[in-house]
Amino acid sequence: MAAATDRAARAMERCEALNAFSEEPARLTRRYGTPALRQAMNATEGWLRSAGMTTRRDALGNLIGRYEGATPGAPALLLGSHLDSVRDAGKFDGPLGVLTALAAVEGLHERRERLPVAVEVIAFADEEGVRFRTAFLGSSAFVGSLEASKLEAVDDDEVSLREAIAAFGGDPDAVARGEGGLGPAVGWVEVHLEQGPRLEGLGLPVGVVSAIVGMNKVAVAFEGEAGHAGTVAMDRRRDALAAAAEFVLAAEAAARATAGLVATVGQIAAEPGASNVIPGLVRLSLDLRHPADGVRAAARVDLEEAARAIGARRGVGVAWERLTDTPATPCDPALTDRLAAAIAESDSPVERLPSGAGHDAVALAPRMPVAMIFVRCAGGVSHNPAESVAEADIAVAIDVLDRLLGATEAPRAVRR
Ligand code: HGY
Ligand code: MN
Ligand code: MN
Repeated sequence: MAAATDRAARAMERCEALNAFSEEPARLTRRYGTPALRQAMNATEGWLRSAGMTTRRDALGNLIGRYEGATPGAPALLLGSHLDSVRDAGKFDGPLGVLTALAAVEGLHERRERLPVAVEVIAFADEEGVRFRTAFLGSSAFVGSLEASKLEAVDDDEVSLREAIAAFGGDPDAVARGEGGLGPAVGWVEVHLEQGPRLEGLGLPVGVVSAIVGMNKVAVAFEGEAGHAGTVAMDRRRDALAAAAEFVLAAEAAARATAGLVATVGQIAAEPGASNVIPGLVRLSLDLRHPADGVRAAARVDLEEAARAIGARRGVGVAWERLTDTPATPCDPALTDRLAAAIAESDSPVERLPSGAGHDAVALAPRMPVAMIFVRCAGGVSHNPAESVAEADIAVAIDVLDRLLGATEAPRAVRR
């Protein structure tokens, strides 16, 4: 069997290969349903098949590779992550999890080893939610929990999710009926770069995730009155962008004042968008996260009140639309302990740490035990083309998966 280091080199090459599949020539952006994602899925499908797996696509277009166990049709241990990306992304967020899972199955295939369970490698078609402002679209459809109403969501070009699924070769009606790609499963294990500085600070290649933060996505609009930049006196303006700016700083101040709370306005658009016109309408996104759901809920209520108070004082209307509300998710203690044991066996100290980023494990957790391995990344940088993971650390993650699979007992399917 190729050593974990050789398979890590191959995984690194494949991360580079997938990095070429982008919607934009000079940076990596790979949203749901785009030709770039189709190319990435097709390339990955070829690699899955070369590792002795059968492959299928579910109704949303998630890619599933299956490596049979000793008993055909046995419940599966699920490994993997997502292949979509944010805008101007790094090359490891998502693909690292899919390609290390593939590397672990390559090890089984090369040894002609069959486990008591099957192993399925999942490449989710949308985790980031960039195109339709969702969370965990792929994994939610995979487990059949995507609300049918989400199919009417539209992207910036007014294309609905329903239309995008059909154009991507999927079956929107099956998604609406909750028919996803999930079969009998014993658990989910995902490898992901940490997207934070803790492992690097401790000098550790990998860690195990204790819990995943809860999060809200909110769409906020401020509607004032467009006007002439030169002729409207300052005390007669209903400037939507000035109101939005005051709100952005209020969100930042609230997060700075509340331990563990993070608030981010990542998108903002002012209309009509001319330098000599007072903005009449501003739309912005709010991303709110905290490990404790009660603290996050209180912050969301306070920030909505702050937005409305700013609007009232400035004569600007406020629209507040809750897009997603995802609870904090603890990882399964038993499966996490098995991961910790595999890390300890690979001679790495075991560090348990929370995730400030959301992951597909959140959507799968109601249906099966979930656990995650974090891999050290340079400077903790992610959602940025400077994202970087060392090949030696990828080898450690693959070695941990090898040990986890080697310790896998007979299944008790837990598909809920
Ligand atoms: O936003 C997140 O935490 C993840 O990258 N989707
Ligand atoms: Mn991400
Ligand atoms: Mn990710």
